Amino acid sequence: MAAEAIRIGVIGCGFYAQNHLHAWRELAPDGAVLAAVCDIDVGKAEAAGRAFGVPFYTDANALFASEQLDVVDIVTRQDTHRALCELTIARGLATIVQKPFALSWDDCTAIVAAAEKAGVWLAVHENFRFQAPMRHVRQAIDSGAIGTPSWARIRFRTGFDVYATQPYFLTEERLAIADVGIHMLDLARFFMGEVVRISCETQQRNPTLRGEDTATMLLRHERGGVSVVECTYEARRSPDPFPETLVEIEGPRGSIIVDTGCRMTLTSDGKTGETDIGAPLLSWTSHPWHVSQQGALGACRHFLDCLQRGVAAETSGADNLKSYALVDAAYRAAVEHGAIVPTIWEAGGANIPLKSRRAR
Ligand code: 89Y
Repeated sequence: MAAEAIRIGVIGCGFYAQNHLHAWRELAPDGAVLAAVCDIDVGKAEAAGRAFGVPFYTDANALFASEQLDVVDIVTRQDTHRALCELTIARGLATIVQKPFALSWDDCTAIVAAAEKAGVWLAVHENFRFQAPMRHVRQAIDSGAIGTPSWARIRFRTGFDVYATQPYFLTEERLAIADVGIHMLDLARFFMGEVVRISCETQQRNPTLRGEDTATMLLRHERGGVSVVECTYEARRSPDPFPETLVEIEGPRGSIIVDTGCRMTLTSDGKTGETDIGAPLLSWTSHPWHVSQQGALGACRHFLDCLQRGVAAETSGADNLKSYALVDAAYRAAVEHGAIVPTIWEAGGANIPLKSRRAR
């Protein structure tokens, strides 16, 4: 039986959106129909429309008025997310929104509350957990090979010139944690479970930046484990792992180590084996971005499948609030020099965030 067709409109045709556009095209045999694209920059909209053979728009309302869409994939900068999500939700359109979810906790919870009220499917394109190596790690944990994980270290350490492709980083007030630490924190939840408290030290090692370029975080998880979560844009190492995530997880029966080059060393009950957990290059991916591009495809594949089955995404809006709350808590912990209990948002209409508390 042919897969149900899902018609997708992509808003935002900039640097990272190219990966979403390629991913949706790659998923055409599974039912993804890239219907139209939109960007306020007519040059970008037209280029994407021509490259992918679809109509292009410079105004979201014109896109909605002219196209029959099932889902809108918002791949713009975070300051536009709330307004765009409000437009899609008001029209009852399923919505995917790029990470970081929105500018502030209040914006994120307002979007989730609006989607819940309107009964609209909402997902955040939190894509690192969909990268092939990270799925392998989770499978190894789920296999029970190391027992229940009790300690982890999850790291993104690079000196790659991220400012060349994402120049807005230079002036972001919140940089490393908000941009890439958020992926590391989401992975910490994915591997180790929910977080009960977090502490954090930030550094600005490059004085020309506005925000922090380095963060070292310490997390206690609900299930009892502890993790160290790190991110930096100022590491001078060889080989530079960009944009790979390095992982170490220990349990009572063994360990899982992921090193540069997507190599996983699994030790279980005294036996050790090494596996290549990378994924092959695709026609539209290239090094060093391939790992990230493949993760974007994995996320899109998951969203398509969820939409076709009518189920919530793993990274639904409500789920992603838990990762976003860790970002906010980390920034607060850095300022207050203490461990912070992350804010919890209660679903089901109670749009009242419980106040963050200082951990004892
Ligand atoms: O923006 C970041 C992300 O989400 O993944 C890598 C990146 O492009 C630079 O750190």
